[in-house]
This record gives sequence, C-alpha cells and structure tokens, in this order.
Amino acid sequence: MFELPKLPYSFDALEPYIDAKTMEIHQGKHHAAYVAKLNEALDKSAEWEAKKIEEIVANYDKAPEEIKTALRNHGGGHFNHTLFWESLRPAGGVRPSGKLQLAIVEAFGDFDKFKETFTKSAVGVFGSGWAWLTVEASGKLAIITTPNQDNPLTRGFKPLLGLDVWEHAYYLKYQNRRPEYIDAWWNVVNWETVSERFN
Ligand code: MN3
Repeated sequence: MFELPKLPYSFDALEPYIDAKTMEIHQGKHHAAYVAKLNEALDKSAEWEAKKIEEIVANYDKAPEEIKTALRNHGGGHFNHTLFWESLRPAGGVRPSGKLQLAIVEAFGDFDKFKETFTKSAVGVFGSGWAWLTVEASGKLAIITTPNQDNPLTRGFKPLLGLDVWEHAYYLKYQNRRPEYIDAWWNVVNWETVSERFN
C-alpha cells in the first residue's frame, strides 16, 4: 500500500509564489486521491502490488487490462506529485551548481536559455500535463512534456525536475494565467534536490 507522503514544509511555505490554499487542496485532495485510487487498483493484483512506484510507472502497459489505465493515471499521479513536492522549497534564489550546472550549459548554452526553453514548453502544454527536465539514455539533458499524469520513465527518460501545469496547480491564485504561475514557480525550485537527483 502506498501512502501520501508528508510535505517537507508547511502549506504556506511557498507563499507568495504558490499560495497555501492551493498547496492544501493540491496535496491533501488531489495527490491523496491518486494514492487512494492507485491502492484500489493494486488490490486486484498481488504481482503489481509488490512493485516499486518507478517500476509501475515505467511498465504499466504490461499490467492486466483491468488495472492498466488506473496504474497509468494514478500511479503516474502519485509518482509525479511526490517528485514535485520534493523539488520545491521556500524561495532562496539558488541556482543549479556543480555537475548539473555544467550539464545545463552543455545542453542549452546557459541557465537563462534553459529557463526560457523550459518555460516555453510548459506554457505550450495543451490541457493538463507536465513539463520536465530529464536525462536521456545517452546521459544528455532534455526538456520534454507529457500529457495528463504520464511520466518520462515510460519513455525511457529519467526525470530530474517536473512542473505540474494542470489548472488545479494554479487556478485559485492565477486563474487562466499559466505563464505567471510558471514565472513564480522558478522562485521556489529546490536546485539542491534536483542536483542530488542528477548526481
Ligand atoms: Mn497536480
């Protein structure tokens, strides 16, 4: 059985960039529902119940027909949100350093160009989905987007940083202004955690 992980900070820790009410509903209702529905699906398969979340997300298409869609949507929802919360912290203005910084320069030219390309990808996601900084099989960094709760692992990319652009992630504070939410989100990215993930 999977459990809803506790946030590593309080609901209001990311104010004013991400408001407390949004955090409370996003984690306490949306993420909680993904966990509950994932567990409900796993109840039907002892084999899949024994797997780690990364394995479920990467291989859901091999699961029995009756739970495949639930594993894709709710397994993805649980994995994606867990990574999302861990990738945030109260604003600190810290930028990537060390190996990750070098890899960003190699792949995108410099941090500002990376930020611009990532932002453009996130703004351009049609409907609900995610933008990701990932590592390709070759070891190179790549920016990709996924619809709904799909995850880079399914396509062979390792996720380093994910941005939730579902309306539930920003609508209370930003309404339809997704670009403003994305601009604000850059202030609360936890680059220490993302760097550790890359290393
Ligand atoms: Mn979400």
